[in-house]
Amino acid sequence: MNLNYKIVFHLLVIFIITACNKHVSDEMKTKIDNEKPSESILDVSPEKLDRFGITNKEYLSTASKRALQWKYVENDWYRVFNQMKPLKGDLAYEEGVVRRDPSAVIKVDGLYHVWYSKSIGKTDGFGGDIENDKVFPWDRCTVWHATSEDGWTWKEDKEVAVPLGEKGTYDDRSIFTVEVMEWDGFYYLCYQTIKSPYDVRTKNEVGLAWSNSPFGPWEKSNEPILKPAENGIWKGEEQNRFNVEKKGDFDSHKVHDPCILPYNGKFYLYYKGEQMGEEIMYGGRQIRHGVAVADNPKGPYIKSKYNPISNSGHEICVWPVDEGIASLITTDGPERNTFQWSPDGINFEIRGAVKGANMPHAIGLNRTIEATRENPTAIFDWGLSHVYNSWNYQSIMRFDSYRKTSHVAQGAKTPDGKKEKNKQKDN
Ligand code: AAL
Repeated sequence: MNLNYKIVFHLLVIFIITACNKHVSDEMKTKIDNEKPSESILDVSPEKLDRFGITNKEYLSTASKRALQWKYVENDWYRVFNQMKPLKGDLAYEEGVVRRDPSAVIKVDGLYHVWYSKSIGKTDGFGGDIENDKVFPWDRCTVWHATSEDGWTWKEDKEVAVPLGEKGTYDDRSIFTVEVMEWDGFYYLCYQTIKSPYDVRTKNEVGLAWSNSPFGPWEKSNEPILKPAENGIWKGEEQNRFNVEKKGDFDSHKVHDPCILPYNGKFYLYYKGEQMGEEIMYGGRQIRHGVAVADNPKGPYIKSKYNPISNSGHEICVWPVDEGIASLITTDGPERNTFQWSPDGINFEIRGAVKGANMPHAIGLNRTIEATRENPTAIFDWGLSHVYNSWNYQSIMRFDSYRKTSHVAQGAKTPDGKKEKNKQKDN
């Protein structure tokens, strides 16, 4: 090749490379532009800017851009909780006894009913004789039942509602964190189960019992109705739940806090997952929720392919409203203390928040109160939750809350010219 040809050839190669790079970078740019919240789709009308108090649409901070992208800015879902109040009768605090994780409250034949975990004695923790010790306050629990005429004074049944299984069965060690579903003349209790021994790597499962009376007797499923995912791998033999080769799905260690809702002709079992090798990540423990769906209350429950269906949360607190399912996300993760709603029981979006103060976290919803489109959080008017009297002992108390629509000084008027109800309770 003579010199001229060489130069031409080199120029051609450079041209092709540059053209390709340009093509790639244009493509990349489009992709990045598409991924970036585009300012052109933000509503920066004078009305919107005024409502949000944004000074200059040419200088939108990232936070202002995010605010302009919020889908739900109305106030339908904002709640404030008052301080919880003690119950009377058999559910008043009792030294030496754990009563915790109340189910939803239902009303049958004029009486309120609740189920809960109960155990006796202090917690020993791990590291001792795990065959005989009590490793958590919710270890060595069984499910108990109480009734009340007014929701304040409760009478506990003389006998346990759901006892432990025989030695060697999946629920021979602890049965706890129960929820109730009433369906077609039957009552269904779903709950967490532990098979002995209870060590930090023990898998936690979900069991089910049913009866045609809230007073039982209860018939139990022979097998768990839900189990942790099996795709995590522990590292080594040492009892340490943080040592993993592979973490596996969000629910590879424990399936917890089960709650079944009849929905769209099927049964949606919501639950909390705990993952092997759990980390503290972005604002809390790595806790996420999942759902498993069945055609019949007794199962089989098939986990949704969309799991996990939350990125935050802890105890499950779900209720049907406006043809969808709502969820209160508590305790863990960046979206904690938010109300979320999904049109299909699976795809949840944030609709509002709760004020953190006095927030009950292990809520037993009062299913006698209907939530409506106009007041989607009405179900939180009152209900039950537990409190930690100490690490060893918990008791069930009553919460109440109200919807907050404006921030009004004492004696001043609300936007609709009235005095705000409950003002004295705000703190
Ligand atoms: C609760 C629940 C489950 C856990 C324990 C008892 O907050 O998430 O029930 O197992 O703590």
